[in-house]
Parts: sequence; structure tokens; C-alpha cells
Amino acid sequence: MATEQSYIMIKPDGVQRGLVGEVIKRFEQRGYTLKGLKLMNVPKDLAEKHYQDLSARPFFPALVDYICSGPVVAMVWEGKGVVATGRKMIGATNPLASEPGTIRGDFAIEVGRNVIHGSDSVESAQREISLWFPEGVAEWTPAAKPWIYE
Ligand code: RTP
Repeated sequence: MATEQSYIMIKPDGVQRGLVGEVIKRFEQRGYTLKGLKLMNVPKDLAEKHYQDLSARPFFPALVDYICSGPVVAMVWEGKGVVATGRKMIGATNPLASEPGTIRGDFAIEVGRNVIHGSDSVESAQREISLWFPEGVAEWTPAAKPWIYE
């Protein structure tokens, strides 16, 4: 079975607003497996590396300040199609364009306060997981797996 992983991060606004449990609940209930989890303050150089592809954009300094403005919850989730499905569960970048039922569509209004990050490809996920979890993640197989996968 494919063991695709995604890097999912609850941004400082999501933590401040008490949405940590809600986000974890949605990924758990979908059937995905939590492999890494930590609450952390983000050093500026880590935020800059994470968003390096956006470094030329005018909003980059504000984006880095936002990510460093309070603790984030850094997570690794694993399962079939978790990268693409995670993005669907998160919703469009601009929350006003996010469908209700998605995390951003249910909990956010502004693009600069959009609660959560999710890797946009398997390659980005691998890069981001190495960046945020250099220590590695947990190895375990949930007992419910045969009830989630055929
Ligand atoms: P993320 O990386 O956070 O999951 O978001 P994304 O793929 O949906 O969007 P991306 O284009 O990679 O943008 C990264 C984050 O930058 C902030 N942003 N601000 N002010 C603006 O116009 C603007 N555009 C993007 C958002 O926080 C976005 O999630």
C-alpha cells in the first residue's frame, strides 16, 4: 500500500483560535494516520525556507511575519492520496473562494489568515517533512487500517 505523506501545519491563527482539535479530528475521521506532531515557535529562517518559492512575491515579508507570530502545529499525515485529498479538505488559498465544508471555507475569511497549510505535491511534501521534522517521524501502523483500506 502506498505510504504517501503530507506536511500539514496549523498556522498561528488556527492555534490562537483553538482550531487544533478540529483540524486533527477531520484528518483522523477521514482515515488518515498521524505520523508526526509538534507545537513550535517558528524561527524566521525556517519560515523563509518553507516559503522559498514565494520569496519574490510582495506579500512574502508579511507571510513570514505571520508564520512566526505565534506557535504553529506541525504535522505529518499519511495515507492513500493524502496530499491531494488534504488540499481538498483544506480548501482554496483564498478563504472567500473556499467551499463550505472545507477547513478554510468553514473557518477563515482572509488569505493572510487562512488557518492551515498543506503540501501541494508529493515532492513538496517530502521537502517540507525533511525541513520541519529533521528528527524523523513515528513508525506505527494503526489497528484500524483493514477497516479503512480494502
Ligand atoms: P499554503 O502553502 O499555506 O498551504 O497555501 P497555498 O499553497 O494554498 O498558497 P500559496 O500560493 O503557496 O501561498 C502560501 C500562503 O501565502 C499567503 N498568501 N498571501 N496576500 C496574498 O495575496 C497572499 N497570497 C498567498 C497565504 O497564507 C497562503 O496560504
